Amino acid sequence: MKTFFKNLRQFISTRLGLVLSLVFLIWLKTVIAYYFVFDLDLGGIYQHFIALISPVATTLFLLGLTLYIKNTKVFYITVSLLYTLIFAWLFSNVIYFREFSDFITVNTMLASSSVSAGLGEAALKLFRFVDLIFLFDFFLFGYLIYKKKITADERPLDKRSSFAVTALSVMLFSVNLFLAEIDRPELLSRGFSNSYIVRALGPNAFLAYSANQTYSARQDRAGATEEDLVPVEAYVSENYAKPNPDYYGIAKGRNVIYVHLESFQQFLIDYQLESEGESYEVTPFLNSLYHSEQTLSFSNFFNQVKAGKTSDSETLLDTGLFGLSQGSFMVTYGGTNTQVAAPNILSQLEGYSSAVFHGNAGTFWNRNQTYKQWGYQYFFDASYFSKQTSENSFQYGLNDKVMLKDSIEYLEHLQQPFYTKYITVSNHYPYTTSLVGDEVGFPLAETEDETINGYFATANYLDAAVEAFFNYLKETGLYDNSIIILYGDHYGISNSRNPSLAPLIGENSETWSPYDNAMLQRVPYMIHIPGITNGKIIDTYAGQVDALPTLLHLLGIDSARYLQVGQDALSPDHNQVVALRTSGYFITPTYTSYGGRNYYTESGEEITVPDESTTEAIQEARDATTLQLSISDAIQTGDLLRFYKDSGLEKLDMSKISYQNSLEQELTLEKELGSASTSLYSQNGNKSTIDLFNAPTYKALHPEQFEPKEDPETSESSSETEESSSLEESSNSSTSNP
Ligand code: GP9
Ligand code: MN
Repeated sequence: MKTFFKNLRQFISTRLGLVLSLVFLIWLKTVIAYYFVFDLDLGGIYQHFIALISPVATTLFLLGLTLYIKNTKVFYITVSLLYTLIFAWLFSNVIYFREFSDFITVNTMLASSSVSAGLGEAALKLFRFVDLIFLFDFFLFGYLIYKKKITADERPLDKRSSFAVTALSVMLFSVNLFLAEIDRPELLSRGFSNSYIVRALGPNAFLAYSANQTYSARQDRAGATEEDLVPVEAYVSENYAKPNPDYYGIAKGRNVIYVHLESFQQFLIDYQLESEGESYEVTPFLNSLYHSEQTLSFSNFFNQVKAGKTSDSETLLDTGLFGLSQGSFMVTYGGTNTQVAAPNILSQLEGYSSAVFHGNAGTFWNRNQTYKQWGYQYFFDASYFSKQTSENSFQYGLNDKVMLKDSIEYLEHLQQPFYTKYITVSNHYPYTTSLVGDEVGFPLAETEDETINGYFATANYLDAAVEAFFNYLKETGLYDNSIIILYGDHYGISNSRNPSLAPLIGENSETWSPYDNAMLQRVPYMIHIPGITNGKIIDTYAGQVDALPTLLHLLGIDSARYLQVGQDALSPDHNQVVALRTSGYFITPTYTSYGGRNYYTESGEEITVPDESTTEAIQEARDATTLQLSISDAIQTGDLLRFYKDSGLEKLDMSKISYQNSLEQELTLEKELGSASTSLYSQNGNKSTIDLFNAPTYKALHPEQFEPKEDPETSESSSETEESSSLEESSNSSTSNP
């Protein structure tokens, strides 16, 4: 033992030994932070492995650079400074994470001095006794140097060896990045969430990533001027579609409840899954809504997202603008750009309160920052709901039924009218992993693709969850003074899998074409307005960018003053060219352009030799698409809304918004308002309505399926156990996102 310490001391007394020891210390501290402070949502051995190696490469690279220094004094000063800096970055994140459940970005640092001032003050409070663990080495080194147990090494490392260290670190980083990309394709371009970058590449690389993001976003922004608003305003006024008098203001003053149907495609509506000679309706409740006379349902409504997937759909629906052609708008600009979103408009014009409910970490897609810019008063993320276990959740968050049930505690204290968004998650790739125990039972499809097979069962689960929520709304009376809008965010089955899906939807895998892929970009858009009787299925071609002006008009608010690029889908003037985010692709009632080819939308026939008028019509639609996207991009990348003064809205004061202690905030407000409080809880005589929410499990809803078969031979093994084992197998086979 003694000789070990002696050897160690000798090792540290060499320059290379010191550098390697410091790398080890940073690694150790980072791993402690990963497992005891940060919430990195690590699942599976592979992700743990990547996380474990992630701090090494960049730390070795940085500290290794000091080995090129010849002068002894300069070497030791530089290496200690650099080590302290790397450590300070890690440790600041430890402190910051405790308060904000997120990592420090360069944006946050530059954003406002008040944040850092506040943090400085908070930092002391957030320091915990156990944090001394992070500082032990400073004491130890101090002691060892004082006692001369370690000494300075006068001999610089030769150039070749120093270079070898640098080369090794670069190689390590490439391997690290490669492994991370396998786990999460397009990790750096799509961003996902800060914790995904940290856990894959370590805190140092995250700093560089964040700096690069801020730099490129700021460059675009710096180049933009007020002048750039001119074409934008011209487009918006020219493109304005006046409201339809039949619908204008019919939902005025009502609560708005958005239900985000995760990965839900239109083809699921009215779909019957055939399994072992029986036919199963996948989404009976959503089907009933689709056909209800109280619903304005769209049959040709398309998703318009790109790499930002869910986040793009949120940007489209809440702000009436597109996401970016690369990456996610919410991740890149969501926390910094001036944005004019529905919660803010409704709050300022009609006194709405607002909230989002979502059973995943608040940092995912940078929601916790973006929602503030959008004016959301409350954001109830995973931290507000039941602890996640393998029974009640999967990698993307808490199961929908549990999230909905848990949300009631917060919903009932929300002042009315409110604008709320429920982001469901259980019907998310890889499908089925979220369903275990009594939720197992809906049959799997029988294709060769496990992902497709599970899709119907999770959609059925989502359907039951939404039904339970509607029952609750009816039971409490919230239903009658609300408008409930359900939409699908994007495809659930990717284009590459569609040929395998083809036979299930009556199509041919062999002749599957880009046209068929385009048609599958339809998602539900159902505006449910309890009390109306003129609901119907509307064939108008529209997309997610049209949702905000449509909603504003239903609420009796003219959309003309806001710089959005969509149009009220209920307006007689609605222009039916649906732009897809992939530049140049579009769908109209007559033409579809997708995958580099043109088709007649109705027949699906490819247009190979178009006549002059067809060429012209297609070109016109293409130009409209390009223009719409370029106007949206100009606003988004140039942060043009900061120049716009005519919205009639006051500047949003974000410092008043905090997503911590939201229930306390609600209760304080409720108390302050006293008898003027309009929350459901107050209206209900200060009694909770939590017990009125009931979401039966699949097994409870379909007991007949679980009764032992008559035949004494088969009665031993119930269908339940067979189903659950086959589901588990399928859920294990695929783990990464397509
Ligand atoms: C995660 C969820 C999924 O919080 O919204 O996002 P997606 O992978 O669908 O873009
Ligand atoms: Mn999604």
